[in-house]
This record gives sequence, C-alpha cells and structure tokens, in this order.
Amino acid sequence: MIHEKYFELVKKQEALLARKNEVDTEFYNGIYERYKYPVLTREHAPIIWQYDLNKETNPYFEERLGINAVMNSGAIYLDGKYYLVARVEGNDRKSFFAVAESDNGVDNFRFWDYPIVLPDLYPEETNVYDMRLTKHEDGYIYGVFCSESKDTSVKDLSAAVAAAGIVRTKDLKTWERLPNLVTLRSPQQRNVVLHPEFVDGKYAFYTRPMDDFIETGSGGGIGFGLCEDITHAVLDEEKMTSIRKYHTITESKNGAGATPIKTEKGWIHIAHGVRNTAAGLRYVIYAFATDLKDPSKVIAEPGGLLIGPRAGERVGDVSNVVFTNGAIATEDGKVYIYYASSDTRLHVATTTMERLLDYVFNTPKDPGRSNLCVALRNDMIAKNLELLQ
Ligand code: M1P
Repeated sequence: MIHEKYFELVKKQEALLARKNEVDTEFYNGIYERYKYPVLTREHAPIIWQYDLNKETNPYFEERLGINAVMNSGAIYLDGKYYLVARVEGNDRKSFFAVAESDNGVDNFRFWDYPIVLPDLYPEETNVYDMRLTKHEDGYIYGVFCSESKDTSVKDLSAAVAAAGIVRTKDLKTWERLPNLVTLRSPQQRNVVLHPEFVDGKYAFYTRPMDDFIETGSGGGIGFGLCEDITHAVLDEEKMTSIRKYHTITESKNGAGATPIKTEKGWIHIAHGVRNTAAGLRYVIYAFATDLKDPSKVIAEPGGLLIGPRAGERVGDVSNVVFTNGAIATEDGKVYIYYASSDTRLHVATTTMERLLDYVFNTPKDPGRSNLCVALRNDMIAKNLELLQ
C-alpha cells in the first residue's frame, strides 16, 4: 500500500515543476538575463528516488536515500528539447548523473525516472561528477566527466586522484564507456572538455593539467591536446590556451566549462576562474574566444568575470561559487548558459549570439594594473561626457 504522504509530496513537487520562470528584472548588465528561480534544485529530484513508498516497509515515510544537491550540469539541445545531464549529489556525498528535460530551457525541467547507469570500468572509482556533453561531428554525443578515486599512495585519508572519464551515446539512454583519458604530462585531470570538431583530423580535448587533487600546482591554465583514437585517448602534449594570471579572476586556477560554441568570429568558451580569499576560494565564470582554425589560440579575452555569485547564489554547500559545464546555442541565435551556485542548485542565464559576441569581442581586456584600469575607465568617461554635452 502506498503511503498517503507520497501524494502530498508529489502534489507539492508538481506545483514546483509547473512553475513558470521569470526574468529577474532587478538585474541588468545588457549582456545576459538572470532568472528569478533556479532551473534545478534538490526539490526537483523525484520522490521515488528518495522514499520507499510502501507503507509496510516505511510506516513513518522517512527519506531513505536523500538528495543533497543538484548542480553542475552538461547541456544539449536535441530534436527541439533542452536536456541537462545534472550532477546529483546524494546525502552520502556520492554524485551521479541524471537527465532532466524541458521544452523551453528555462523552466519545467523534469528528471527522467532513472539516473544514468555508467558502465563500471573502474572498480576504484568512488565518485563521478561534472559531465560536459559534446555533439561531435563523428556522430556520437560524448560525455566527459571527472572520475575520482582514493589516492592509495599516501596516508592522508582524504587524498584523491582525478581523471577524465569518457562515455558516448546516441540517445542519452544507452551509454558506452571508453577508457579514461590519459595525459602523459599531467598526473591529474579535471574539467576536461571534448571539442565538437576534428582538429587536424584528430579528437581535440581542453584539459586542466593538475599536479594534485585541489591545487593545479604547475598547471598553467586550460590546456589543449590532440589524440588519434578516442577509444584509447592519450594526450602526449597539452599546450596552453587560456592561462592563469596574477591578480586576475584566474589566479588560483581555471578550467574549461561549457563545450565551445562555434560562431562566425571564433569559438566562444565559457569557463570558470578561481581566486583565493580570506573567506576561501571564489569561483566565477568568464568567457574568451579562440581561433576557428586553431581552437587552441586565444583571439579575444574580455577582462574580468561574466557571471559572479550574487545574493542567494553566494550561499550553499561550497559558498561563493558559480560554476558552469553546459550551455546551449540554438539555431535561432539564443544562448542558454547553465550555471550552478555554491555547489547547491542550477540556474540559467540567457542571451543571444549577437550580444555574447559583442561582449567577447568588445569588452576591453584586463590591462593588468589598477593604473591602466583607471586610464581605460577614464577614457570611456571622457567620451561619455562629451556625448552628454
Ligand atoms: O566546489 C567548487 C568546484 O570545485 C571543483 O572545481 P575545480 O576543479 O576548478 O576546483 C569541482 O569539484 C566542481 O565540481 C565544484 O563545483
């Protein structure tokens, strides 16, 4: 017999899933819109994922397998629908992937009944998270994610090793697992993204070389490498694309985010940058463009952040974080940037391709010093005052 509390919870959840999202009119920067409500939260996780509905085995209707957070999501547009492969984190701290779909990309995202079952190629793999989806020109949809295992070579109980796991699918339902990416010059990898096109006839990956699990160490920024065979992907070289710089938003580390978007002016990248503060690491989202023919070559680098954590976004399991690993650009020129706040919930920011290109190519580069920043601002102020006369 089904516990009566189930129907109460489902009714409440249905109201949440049906709720229309609204542009947050308090916010304006001309570059993108923010929305009033997150698109996915722990409250969106199906009740059947969390509760045993049977009154005999669960008389108090207690949560048996709770969900703690829904966050960093890969995104893809297929046959007129918007799909997210969300990172769902259980109360047990293990993350897994689950598909949620919507007709419009800004609200009514609904999870499929079952989370994704990844083929279990690596028995030592303890946690998986942050899948980037790439619709590749070879015909597959690839998912590249962080595959985390315990570091058994040291005594520290929390020491871990991060690698890039690779899966592929044609329908988001059946997933084939390929061997993890091997990077010969970097001991660890996280935030790896597969480029959607072949480069020089090879598969191209954006990487994030790391010496250890938290710090990137000598890792200088977002790397780029090529490999012949994605079924045994090995990168023997990673050249730097967007590099970390002193006293910028990427000083501590950075990492590729959404799969690059192809435009007539170049590949647009929406990534994350991290700096350290007295209150801990602060994660923001930034953008840059690379050359159409050589996607490792940065051709535009607007200064500063594109999206920073604001208001309630600042608070969560890991506060002061915004993070993206998915964006959708539709044929009618709309762009949906999915970003999580504070490792707790997922939001969308919307813009158009024209506005994004204008932002990326016409926002001044960070001149690197306060003195030069003031000169840049004063130049704009002087021109504005002249216009206002
Ligand atoms: O907690 C913030 C983010 O930390 C990691 O990102 P990075 O590898 O750049 O430090 C990831 O674990 C990410 O999932 C998380 O949101």
